Amino acid sequence: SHDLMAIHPYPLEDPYSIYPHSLRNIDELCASIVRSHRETSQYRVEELQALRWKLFSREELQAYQSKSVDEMWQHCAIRLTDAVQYVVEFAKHIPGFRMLSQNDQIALLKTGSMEVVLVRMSRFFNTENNTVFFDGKFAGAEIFKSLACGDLIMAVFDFAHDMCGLKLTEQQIALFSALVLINADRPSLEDRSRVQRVQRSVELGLTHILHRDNQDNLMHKLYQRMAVLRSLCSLHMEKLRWFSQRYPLTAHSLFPPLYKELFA
Ligand code: CLR
Repeated sequence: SHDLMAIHPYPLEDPYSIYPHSLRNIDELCASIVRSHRETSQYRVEELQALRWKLFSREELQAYQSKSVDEMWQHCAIRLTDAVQYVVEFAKHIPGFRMLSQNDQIALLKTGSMEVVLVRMSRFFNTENNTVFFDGKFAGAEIFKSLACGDLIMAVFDFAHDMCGLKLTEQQIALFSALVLINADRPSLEDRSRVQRVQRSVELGLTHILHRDNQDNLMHKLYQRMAVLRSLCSLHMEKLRWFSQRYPLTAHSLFPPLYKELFA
């Protein structure tokens, strides 16, 4: 950290100042990522806490389970796209993201937005009964039965349960989400070195807050979760290809445009 202090910071309006050269800049970077997370997280932790025992009734559960495969897929695609839209808003306010070319912003969102939705899912998860907040109430994995992709649902629920076990603070979730998104290893990036600079600054931010929280050991665990996220998202893409082959009309004309743009 002494080395970081030695380099004098660039003026703030300089687009290259996205790389934090002082501890004060790291604090500012963390603060704006946390603010962006808070403003785009849909529900505050306390609100979700208050709702955590609001469950679907037998009848409601059966209504979901008796939907047809394409009906339920369309329904979930709409819910997911809604969540992705908030992640796009979050991304736009990560310092440095907007400095990237449009191509690179889209490339990062294509691979990262679903991963961030899954990170965010842990905030909406009740580990005491393994339910997730979906359509206004808490639902177990069985509600997704008619999607006919039980393996994906199981893996996603396991991941959420596992993430909850880390007991991350809102600030840690914010920085981790930003790091999941800003990844210079993603395919089809034009200016990899620029993405790398932003990635390093976010990495520094996360390291900084984990150190401040006396939880340096979490970094290693978070990198492991990033590998799990990648496999979950390729499973999601696989299921989407399977679905589009069976129900081309629904996938083509009834899925939200953003869902198609990012994942198809
Ligand atoms: C994630 C955090 C968001 C709010 C939110 C909205 C929709 C939820 C999502 C969360 C978690 C994952 C979710 C999704 C709707 C459907 C999807 C429960 C809580 C499940 C895993 C089904 C995926 C089906 C695809 C294969 C179409 O801020």
